[in-house]
Parts: sequence; structure tokens; C-alpha cells
Amino acid sequence: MADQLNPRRPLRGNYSPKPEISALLKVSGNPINGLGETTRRRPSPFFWHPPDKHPYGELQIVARQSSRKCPGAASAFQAAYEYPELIPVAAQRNESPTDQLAAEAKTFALSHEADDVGIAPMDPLYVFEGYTINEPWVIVLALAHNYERLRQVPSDETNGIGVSDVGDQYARGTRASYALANWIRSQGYNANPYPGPMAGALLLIPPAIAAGLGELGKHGSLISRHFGSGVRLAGVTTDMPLLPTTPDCFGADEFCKTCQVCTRACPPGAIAEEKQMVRGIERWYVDFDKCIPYFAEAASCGICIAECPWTRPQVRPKLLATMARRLSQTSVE
Ligand code: B12
Ligand code: SF4
Ligand code: SF4
Repeated sequence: MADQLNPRRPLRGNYSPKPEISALLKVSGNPINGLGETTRRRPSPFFWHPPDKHPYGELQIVARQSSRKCPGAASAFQAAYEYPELIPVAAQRNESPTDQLAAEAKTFALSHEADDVGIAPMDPLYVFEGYTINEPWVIVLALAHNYERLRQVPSDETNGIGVSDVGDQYARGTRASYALANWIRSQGYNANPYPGPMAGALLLIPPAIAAGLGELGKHGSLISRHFGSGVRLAGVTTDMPLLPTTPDCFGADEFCKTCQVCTRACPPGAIAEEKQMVRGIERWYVDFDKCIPYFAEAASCGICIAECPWTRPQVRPKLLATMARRLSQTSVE
């Protein structure tokens, strides 16, 4: 098993946070996330927002330092923060029909580093409290990880390959989202990019699910039929008239109900076995208070997305076939 092969990975139950890290977790993150709340509301600004917007500024600094000290990671993340200039919106509009504009935007994204692309109407519930997004459409881009690199997480001073791949994919997300925003601007419409690694105004997983890029997994990340959980997201909001893409339910949510790979692999045991009520929606949930100390100590961790069976290129096609069979049987019954 990967757990035993990877000397940097403590087994579940063998990890306890360093006291100096625990001391920095002064407020529980789960009430901020709305755990147990039955009414729908926008997400509160949280980790990876400016430190004056949340109570985890010091933990954020520790987390950043712990990833950057790994070989190769500092330059990989640096590239993710190299934001190109945004060009002014052209005076002349591309007045092509909506379906053609949507097709052109997708083609542009796919030829500028995006590995998958989807479109969803903007929903205020995607926007963090205290921020405003005026554009009516969100285009979500998927950037696939290199599995052989990702599976080497967690990283440390002896091996920075996994976290460097995280930085590399964020850098692709920055380039891809800025390129698409600039292309849309060149067509006479407004557009704004939302790349990682900082959170920005836009929560990315819900619009990605609505746009058909995948399903929410038990580990709290999106699972794509093409890349499993080994995928980063970036967004572009725009007033270019577009058409939505449809959600993609290929059986990941159903599979998670009986799979326990991530719950067992997560060293602090942060991944809940059952769905929880969070801001008015019953869904998979990760306990922030348990995840964040290990995340901060272990160079952004990432074990859950690397270990998910859907992420393994040899396993994914078999799971897709099994779940397609299972879903078709359920729909017949
Ligand atoms: C803050 C943040 C974190 C925080 C807190 C996460 C948390 N869940 O509490 C920390 C630092 C712990 C973290 C860790 C990780 N993160 Co993070 N994180 C973010 C960030 C910047 C904002 C998300 C946030 O504020 N969450 C806090 C609240 C809002 O969380 P929540 O209510 O539980 O909602 C989460 C999900 O349940 C879902 N969700 C929310 N509302 C709804 C509604 C519906 C209907 C559904 C179905 C789902 C859903 O989306 C939220 C994503 O965390 C996003 C980027 C972005 N702008 O969205 C990346 C992001 C979610 N992280 C990502 C990843 C991959 C990770 C890690 C694996 C680390 C790593 N090495 O890459 C771990 C996984 C931990 C985990 N299991 O959640 C990716 C996920 C990609 C994917 N395949 O889905 C994102 C999208 C970054 C990116 N640009 O690609 N992260
Ligand atoms: S990122 Fe968090 S939830 Fe995922 S395995 Fe690491 S500690 Fe667990
Ligand atoms: S490891 Fe298993 S339970 Fe966890 S997200 Fe992947 S499929 Fe779902």
C-alpha cells in the first residue's frame, strides 16, 4: 500500500499535531463553514483570504513556509503568482450567436492549457461574503495533475515533487484563466480571472459541479471522470452571453458511499464517513480543525486527492464502467 511505501506519510491514528501548531488554531473553522446550519447562505471568507478577513493568518504563514521549503516548490508557486496584464475590453463586440461564442470560448480555453472546461450561470451562493461578482456567467477550467508526481505527497525537505506539481498546476491555472479572460475582453465583453492559490471572491467547486466538471467526493474535492481527484480548478467570470454545460453524474457520489480509501489514508482522520448538513445542503464534509494542522505541517498534504482510486489512471476506466453498469441498473429498477 502507498501508506507503507511512503516514509513521509504517518498512518491514521499515528499523527498528533505539534503543540505550537495546535496553539495557532484559536477558533474552530467548522462554524465559520456553516457546519450544522440548515439555511442556505454564502460562504464566509476563510483560509487563503487576506489575513485580516479570517482568524488563521498565522497558520496560513506556517502552511506557506512548510510547502515552500520543499525542493522545487518555491519557484513552482512563484509562477502561479505571476499574473499577466488584463487588456481593456475591446470597443467592437463579437456578435456571433450564443452557441458559437460558447464553443469559441471552450476551444480557446482547451488550446490554452485547460484540460477541461465547463460553463455555469453565476449563483450568488458561489461568491464569498463581502465580495461582489457582477458577471452572469462563470467558466470553470480544470487543470490535471501529473499522477506520478502527485502520488509522492506529502512533501518535505527531502522530496518536494508532489507539492511542486500542485504549484505547477496552479501556475497553469493562472496562465489559462488570464489568457481566456483576455480573449473574451478582445471580443468586446468583460471578463475576470479567478486562479488559485489564493481563494479570491469565487468558491470554485460548486460552479465546477454545476458546469459538469465532476462530482463532489467524500474528501471534499471534486472528482472528474477524466482526471479523478487529481485536478485543480480556476474560473473566469464574464458577461459574454454563453450556454451552460450540463452536470456530469458518473457515479462518484454513489461510489463514495462505500469506499473508505481517503478516510483511512488521512493522517488526522479529518474526512467524515457520512454526509453532513452544511449551509443548508446535505453533503460530504471535511473537518477543518482536524485537517489544517497536518496540512500546515506537511507542505499542503494532498494525500486524500492522491489516494482516491479515481485518480489512478489504470483504475479510473474500470470504475467508470462499473458505475455506469450500476447506475443503469438503478435507473431500470
Ligand atoms: C480554503 C481552501 C482550503 C482550506 C479549507 C478547506 C475546507 N474545506 O475547509 C484548506 C487549507 C484546509 C484546504 C485544503 C485542501 N485543498 Co483547498 N481550497 C480552499 C479554497 C481556497 C477555498 C475553499 C473554502 O473556502 N472552503 C471553506 C468552505 C467554503 O468550505 P465548505 O463549505 O466545506 O465547501 C467546500 C466543499 O464542500 C464544496 N462546496 C461548497 N459548497 C458546496 C455546495 C454544493 C452543492 C456542493 C456539492 C459542494 C460545495 O466546495 C468547498 C471547497 O472547499 C479553494 C479554492 C476556491 N476558491 O474555491 C481550494 C480548493 C477547494 N482546494 C483544493 C485542494 C485540492 C485542496 C487539498 C487537497 C490540498 C492540496 N494539496 O491541494 C486540501 C484538501 C482538504 C479538503 N479535504 O478539503 C482544490 C480542489 C480541487 C478539486 N479537485 O476539487 C481547490 C478548488 C483549489 C483549486 N484552485 O483547485 N483548502
Ligand atoms: S489534505 Fe486534509 S483531509 Fe486531505 S488527507 Fe490531508 S489532512 Fe486529510
Ligand atoms: S477515496 Fe473513495 S471515498 Fe474518498 S473521495 Fe475517493 S472514491 Fe470517494
